[in-house]
Amino acid sequence: MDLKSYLVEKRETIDNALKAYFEDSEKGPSRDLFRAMKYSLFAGGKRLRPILCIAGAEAVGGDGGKVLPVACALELIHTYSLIHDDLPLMDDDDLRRGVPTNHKVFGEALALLAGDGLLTEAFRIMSSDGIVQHMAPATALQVINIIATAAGCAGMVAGQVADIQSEGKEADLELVEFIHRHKTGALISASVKCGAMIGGGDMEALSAIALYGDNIGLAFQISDDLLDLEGDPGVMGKEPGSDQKKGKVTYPGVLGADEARCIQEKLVRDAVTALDVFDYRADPLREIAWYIIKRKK
Ligand code: GRG
Repeated sequence: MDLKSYLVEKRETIDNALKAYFEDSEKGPSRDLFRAMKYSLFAGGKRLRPILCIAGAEAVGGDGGKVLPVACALELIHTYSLIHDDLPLMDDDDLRRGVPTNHKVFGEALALLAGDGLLTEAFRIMSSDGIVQHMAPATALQVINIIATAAGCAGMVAGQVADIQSEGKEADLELVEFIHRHKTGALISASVKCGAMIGGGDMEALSAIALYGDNIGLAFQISDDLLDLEGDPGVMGKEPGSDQKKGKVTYPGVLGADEARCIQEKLVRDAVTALDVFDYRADPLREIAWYIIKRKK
C-alpha cells in the first residue's frame, strides 16, 4: 500500500471535519478565544492520533467515517496538551510546528484558555447527540472513558508531571518508560483502541490492537527523543537539543542512542506481529508502525 497517499487522504478528511466544527466561530464575542484555538489546531500537525483512530476502525473491518467525531476530539486533546506544554511555566518553547507557540502570539492567559477550550470541546463533541448515530450509547461511554483515562491523571497528565519533576535528575529505565508511556504513549494507544472499538472489533481483535497501540505509543516517543538528538531543524520546525538543555529524561539519555534504537525497533516489530490476526485492511497500521522509526518530524 502507498502510505503517503493514505496519510494525505486521511489528513484532508480530518482537516475538513475539524474546520466544520469551527465554522463561524470567529464572529461572536469569543472570537479571540477561537482564533487562538484554531491557530494551533491548524498549524500543520501530522494528525497521527486521528489517523490511527480511523485506521484502527478499518483494520477490524469497520467504517473509518464513523469514528470521525472521536478522531477530531483526539486531535483537540493533543493540541491542548502541546499548547500547555509550550507555556513558560512548563517547557517554555518559542516554536511549535515551525511557527511561534500559542502564547507567543496570543499571550499566556489566552493560550492557557485556548488549551482549556480545546480539551473541553473534545468532550463536548464526544458526548453530543450525533455520536450515538455512529455507535451504541454503551460504546460511546466506554470510548469516552478510555480517552479520559489516557488523557488524564492516569495517563498524559501523570506523565507530564513525572517529566517535569524529573528534569535534571538521574533517571533509570523504569522512570523513563513510565514518563514516555504516560505522557505520549497513552493517548496514541487510546486512539487506535477506540477506533477499533467503534469499528466493531471483537475481544481478540481489541487485545491485538491494544498491544499494537501500547508498543507504537512508546516507540513514537523514543523517535521524538532521537529526533531531538539528531534531527534536522529545517524539517522538524524546531531546534534539536532542547531535551538535553532542559535536562529531560529520555531513552538515549538513559541507554544511549544505539540501545534506544534497538528497543524502538523491537517495539515496532512486536506491534506489527500483533497485527497478524488481521488481513490487508490492517496494512495502514503496519505501515504507520514502520513510519514511526523512519519519521523525520
Ligand atoms: C500539558 C497535560 C500536558 C501534557 C503535555 C504531549 C505532551 C504532554 C507534551 C509534549 C511534549 C512533547 C514534544 C512530547 C513528544 C511527543 C509528542 C507528543 C510530540 C508531538 O506530537 P506529534 O509529533 O505532533 O504528533 P504534531 O505537531 O505532528 O501533531
